Amino acid sequence: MADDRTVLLVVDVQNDFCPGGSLAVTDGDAVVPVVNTLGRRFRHVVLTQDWHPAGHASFASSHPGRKPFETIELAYGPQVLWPDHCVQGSTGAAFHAGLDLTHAEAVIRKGFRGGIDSYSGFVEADRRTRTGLEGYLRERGIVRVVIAGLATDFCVNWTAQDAARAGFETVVVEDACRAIDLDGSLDKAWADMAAAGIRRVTAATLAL
Ligand code: VGL
Ligand code: ZN
Repeated sequence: MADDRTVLLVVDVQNDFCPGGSLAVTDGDAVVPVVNTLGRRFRHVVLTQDWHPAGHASFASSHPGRKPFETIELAYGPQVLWPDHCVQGSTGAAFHAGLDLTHAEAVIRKGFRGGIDSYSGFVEADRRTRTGLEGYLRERGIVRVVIAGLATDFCVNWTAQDAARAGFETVVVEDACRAIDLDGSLDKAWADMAAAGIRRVTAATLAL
């Protein structure tokens, strides 16, 4: 059982990232049983939820002539354009119905400003707008963040990088994540996480 200073942070296990969803991650729903079992080993669980208004700047449909998976330049830098996904209040934005983490203590929503995307659960894509998660975890006395969810190479990666940057001991549970993998983004994500001192484990090798 994880101690009182450790949190399991479950990233974006939402219908739109699962098979049948608008931005389906291959086998995305395969994380659900792994995350459920993992969750029972933690006193403290926090969820993130991608939560975009209709017409969000990260949607290709908001940029005439652009297609999903192209990259454009926004005010804060490069932005991959996505299919419409995780629109506030939609079924796609809801957590996967099989997710069984009723003891989760907080849900951090992100990407709810129309002009700013947020892969990270901590800091949005302009790299200035904070979600409040760091302050929340600090006030709760958390020092260690164990991360699982979707997608490994986007929201899990960015969340893990920011957790490490904030000074939390950061661990990613590989088999509790699945990736989008655009143009080598998965290999790059693992390399960047390793360089940031983020530990990569499996649910079976995670020692708590
Ligand atoms: C995500 C792309 C767009 C994710 C969210 O959860 O990894 N990816 N929005
Ligand atoms: Zn999104």
